[in-house]
Amino acid sequence: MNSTSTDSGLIVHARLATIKGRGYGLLDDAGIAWQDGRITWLGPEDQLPEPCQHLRASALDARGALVTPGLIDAHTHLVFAGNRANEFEQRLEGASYQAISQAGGGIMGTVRATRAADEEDLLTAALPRARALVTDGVTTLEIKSGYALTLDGEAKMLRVARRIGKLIGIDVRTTLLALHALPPEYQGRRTEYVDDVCTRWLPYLHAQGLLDGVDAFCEEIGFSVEETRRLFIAATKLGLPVKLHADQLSNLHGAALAAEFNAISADHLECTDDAGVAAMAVAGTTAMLLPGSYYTLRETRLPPVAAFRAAGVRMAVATDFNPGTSPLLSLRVAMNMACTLFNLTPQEALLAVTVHAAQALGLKDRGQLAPGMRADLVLWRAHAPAELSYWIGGAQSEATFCAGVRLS
Ligand code: DI6
Ligand code: FE
Repeated sequence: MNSTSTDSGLIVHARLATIKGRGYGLLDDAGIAWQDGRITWLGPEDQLPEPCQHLRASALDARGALVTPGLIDAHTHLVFAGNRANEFEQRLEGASYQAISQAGGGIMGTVRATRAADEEDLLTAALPRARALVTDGVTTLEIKSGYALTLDGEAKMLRVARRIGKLIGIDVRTTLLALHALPPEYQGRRTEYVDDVCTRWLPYLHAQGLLDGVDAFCEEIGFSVEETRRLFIAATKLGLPVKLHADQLSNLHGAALAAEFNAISADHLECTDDAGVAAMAVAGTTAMLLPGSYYTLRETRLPPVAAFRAAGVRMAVATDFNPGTSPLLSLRVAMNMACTLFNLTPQEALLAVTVHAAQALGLKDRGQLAPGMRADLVLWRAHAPAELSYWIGGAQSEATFCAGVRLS
């Protein structure tokens, strides 16, 4: 391997936030080197080891600026057709999200548009959204299905998600969200729908290599605990990790259900009670906080952040980017909202989109800077790590590397 390899490199004069230990893990006047997409060395730059010396000629000079792990957006619904600006207007005139949903709008509106779109249409709409997230430092992106609700349509969405990863050069993790809304052709046949998803869709999509995990919308306007449980049993049998939209609009005890299945994350959690928090702590389930939808729906119940802290439940933050409840294309703005609305510290917010977000996807090879980890790195126009949560929007990333390859 020589210095011209595209997945080898060196950054010098950096302020590294390694996210090792319990906090930022800051290392000033540091260098970081990588080869074949993996970090090979980091440390005081005057100690650059001999095998990395050849990288000096093409090294990037950070001039003291901050370098963090690539950010991880671990909860998005990025692939869909159309938009729901009309519902935004309706809500501002007083209609509730639930009422719009019950009147046939909401998720079903996006389902109709997504069914009508072909794979290329979906890709064309989704690519700029993914690029916006990447511009803001994202190198790993989770994308859920759930807006087609037919077997072929869900496969179409998941293929688009995979293609986004390849085209942009980031790592896309895919999740089946077939239990998002009951498709109209299954009206009055809920049990049959859940059965079909569990016994036919799930094994088929898994065999196609289209799935990294399984999710459900466990809500009064979505699917019940019992329906979700059947899905989780089927997913667990296939060895697929589970996660859950839990306790967002109502407390169906989704967090406890997620914990019962050792879910990698339980997401939203505005209505989660003490028993849910305790169950998550025992199971090691990550609390995925989604302030974008809290903000958009003008929720007033806060997720139990202090209880998560006290119980030692890891907190992650994601955009929940979707056309209905979180049209938010910046993970850093989600960090800012998590601080301002949910009282996370900027340090908690950075851990929430790096090491904890990696855990929320079941990934051990990223989210921190250490030898052997993926060389997913962002060089920021910032010195203090708190700046990543402090600025609202703006172009803060200077250079982004995914598996050692420069994206921007
Ligand atoms: N995630 C979801 O899946 C739902 N809410 C959320 O935060 C619904 C998304 C939508 O309205 O399209
Ligand atoms: Fe969501």
